[in-house]
Parts: sequence; structure tokens; C-alpha cells
Amino acid sequence: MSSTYENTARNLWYPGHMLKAEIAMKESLALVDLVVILLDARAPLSTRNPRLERRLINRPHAIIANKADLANATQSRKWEEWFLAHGEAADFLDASKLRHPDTLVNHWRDIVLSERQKRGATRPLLRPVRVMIVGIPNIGKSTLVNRLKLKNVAKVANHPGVTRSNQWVNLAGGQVELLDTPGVLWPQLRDKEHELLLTALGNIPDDSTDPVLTACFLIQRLQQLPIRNPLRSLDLPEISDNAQEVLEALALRRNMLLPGGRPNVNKAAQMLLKDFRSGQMGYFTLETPPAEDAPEEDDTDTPENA
Ligand SMILES: Nc1nc2c(ncn2[C@@H]2O[C@H](COP(=O)(O)OP(=O)(O)O)[C@@H](O)[C@H]2O)c(=O)[nH]1
Ligand SMILES: [Mg+2]
Repeated sequence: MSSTYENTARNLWYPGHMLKAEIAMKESLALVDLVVILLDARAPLSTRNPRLERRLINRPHAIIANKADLANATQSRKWEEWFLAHGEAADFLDASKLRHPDTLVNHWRDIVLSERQKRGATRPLLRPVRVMIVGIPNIGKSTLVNRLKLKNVAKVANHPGVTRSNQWVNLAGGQVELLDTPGVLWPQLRDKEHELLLTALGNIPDDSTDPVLTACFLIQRLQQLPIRNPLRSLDLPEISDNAQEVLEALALRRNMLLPGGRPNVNKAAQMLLKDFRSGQMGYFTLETPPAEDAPEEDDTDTPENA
């Protein structure tokens, strides 16, 4: 069963049209051979929704850990190993500067063809491999689609089985077709900490949480990383262990003052979040690969799984 926490959060951030989007996505998913799941390289597991993946996707997939330019490169290598050890190859990349789109697209095609072979298909696939991109909000879906479209002309194709007309983009010399509209998944929230993490990363709208709370969480997270002075970019004379005090010092340093001269921590929090998201504070990975796997939660009692 999905947690009450997730359901509450989902209702708060994702209004009823999400359900409509899910129905539309199901229809699109039925058309594709491969689903490309986008995650955030700075928190690959926390930006994934395994429950929705199992329920909705349940077909060959490829993983992209996006925004790798904002992540710690050493940690990204550790995550790559972790994914491989769990039977998944994840591409760590920066979708906005995708250097070798054809390599990526051909890799997707290879996955589909080898899956077909594994399933015992004897006839060659006589049509292009069809692909769609999915992920939680702000993970970089549109950025990747646009990057892939850059040198490729979009075309409208009518594939049987759909009533809606879907726009497809021809890739890899016509060997692959990408669905122009990516699928939006919502995050599968575990608890408040998880919610704050995704807010700090920008996957959950800022206005659902006090920015001071999000910034304090982020400061604490950064201070827990095995890195010397992760807050050095703030250029403070002294870094307190207390996140609220860090924000106060930052506000004073940047002359963000309230009437009466008190530090404007709210403004400092917003600045800190902005700087973190743009990489101005440095490149950080906020989640480490789990040391060992806990047994999976049983969620087979959802009606959709029946
Ligand atoms: N630094 C960086 N920013 C990215 C990357 N991919 C996307 N973005 C930015 O992340 C934000 C959300 O991207 P968008 O494609 O709109 O996400 P979507 O909601 O999943 O479609 C935008 O500001 C993008 O410019 C990336 O690989 N690196
Ligand atoms: Mg988008």
C-alpha cells in the first residue's frame, strides 16, 4: 500500500490533473519498446519512484542519472558501480550539454534488440525502436528531449492503437523514434526528510515548504558529507554547526537585513537554495549508495497491481 505520507504529499503538490496525466502516460507507455527513466545524479534513489515504475512501466528500461555536472564526480562513479551491481547500467550525464546523443540513442536501441533476443524473438524488428522518457518534475525531461531534437526534425506519425495523435522525433537516422511528450512521475515520498531533500533539489515546488526549513536541511546535509568545509563558497568568517546560525551569518555577510538590523534569514535561505541548485556552491552528491539492501517493502495489495 502506498504510504499516507506519499498520498498526502501527492494531493498537496499534484492536483487532479496528475491522474489524467497518468492515464495518458499509460496509453503512451503501451506504444513504446523502451522507457528511459531520468534520475538526479545527486540523489539517484530518492528521485526514483520504484513503485510507479513497477506498476506502470514494467518493461525494458534505461537509466539516466541527469545533472551529473552538479554532482560529485567520485560519488557518481560509486553510484555507477552500485547500479551495475544491481543489474542496471546508469548513464551519468548532463542533458543540457549532451555530447554524443547518437551513442546514447544507439545504446537504447541495443537494449531493446537484446531484450527481444532474450525473449526468443526470431524475426528482426522491421520498424524503428520506440522510446519515451519519464521522470519526476524538474529532473530534466524536456531538456533531454529538446537536446535530442536539436539536429533531428520532429515528425508526426500515427501509430496504431492510439486515439491521440502523438508527436514522434526521428533519431539515429530513423532507427529510433522518441515520443515528444515525456511522462511525469511523482516522487514516492518516504518522510519529511525526503520531502526536504527533493525540495532542495528543486523537484518539489518551493512554495510548499518554508525556504528556511529547506535551507537548514540542506546545510545540515552538506555538513554531514565527508568533505572538508562544504560551505566554503559562502565565504563566512566562521561556520557554525547550527544551520540557522549559518543562515543568520550569511544574511549579515550579504547585508540582507530586516528593519531594525536583524538578519533576513528568509532571503538568505532563498539565495542559498538558488546557489546550490545552480552549482555555485560546488558540486555535491547528497545521497550515498546503500551499503546493503534492506528487504523490499511489500506493496502488492494495491488494486492496480491485481
Ligand atoms: N545543470 C544542469 N541543469 C539541468 C540539466 N538538465 C536539466 N537541467 C535544468 O533543470 C531544470 C528542469 O529541467 P526540465 O527539462 O524543465 O525538467 P522536466 O520538468 O523534467 O521537463 C531546467 O532549469 C534545466 O535547465 C543538467 O543535466 N544539468
Ligand atoms: Mg518538462
